[in-house]
Amino acid sequence: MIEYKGCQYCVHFRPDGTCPAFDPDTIPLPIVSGQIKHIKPVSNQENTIVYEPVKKSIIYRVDTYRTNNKLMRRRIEIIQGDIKQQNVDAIVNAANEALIAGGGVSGSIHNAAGLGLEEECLKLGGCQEEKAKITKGYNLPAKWVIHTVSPVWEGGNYGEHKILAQCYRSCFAFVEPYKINTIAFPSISTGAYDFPIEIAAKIAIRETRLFLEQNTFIDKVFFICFEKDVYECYTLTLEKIIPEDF
Ligand code: AR6
Repeated sequence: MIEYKGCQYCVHFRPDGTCPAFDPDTIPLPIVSGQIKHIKPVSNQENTIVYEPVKKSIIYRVDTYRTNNKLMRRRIEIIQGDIKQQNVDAIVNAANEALIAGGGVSGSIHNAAGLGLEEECLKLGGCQEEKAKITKGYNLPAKWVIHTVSPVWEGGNYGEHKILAQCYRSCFAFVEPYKINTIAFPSISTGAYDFPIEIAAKIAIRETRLFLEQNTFIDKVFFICFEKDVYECYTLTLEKIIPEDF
């Protein structure tokens, strides 16, 4: 029996020992090349956890997954709605550096979460642009709120694209340590911060794809678009970047 720190084939496995890659319908996109074989944690005689291959483990070729847009599309959903009502593990807040309630989505989240959120935010000492901080969700259906400080659009000449992409990465960095299976993003930076929606949507979907390709822990990423035109733009962008019948 070989001892692993994690699933060396599919990168991650769920804490309950099931591997999300085991069911062909929920296959994630592993980052290794060659073949994948799934392993699960079991206790050995010394009562320590070791990992052994799942019986009847199906061996898939990795490149099948890489190009399987259909499977990827099942893990991304665009919804027209209100982020504070989403029943997910974590929602993302388009925050300001002081992490105080502002207008737009941030005001809406703070109002719904209640004073507990504000109190916790005040203890965090603010947040720099492109970084993210996490708090509890308080009165929200979501367990966690990830606050990220995104760039103000100033014509695209001071690295706004890269900063926005980094915001998504900073948010995704909480997924594994906080065991987040479902996460919902608003259309970050496209309100008060004036980012062109087409560009912001492209960055959001690209970063999500990159993350999902490398991370099998998370089940689903939602984009919650408040306005119809934002919803349509995200839907179109998703179809362009990850066409379903590719
Ligand atoms: N659910 C989903 N999306 C929403 C909601 C909602 N409840 N409310 C608004 N949106 P914005 P930014 C949409 O301005 O551009 C704040 O004051 C909104 O229609 O909230 O990143 C902060 O304190 C738009 O499409 O965020 C910051 O200072 C999108 O969410 C600053 O604004 C983002 O709009 C951040 O600006």
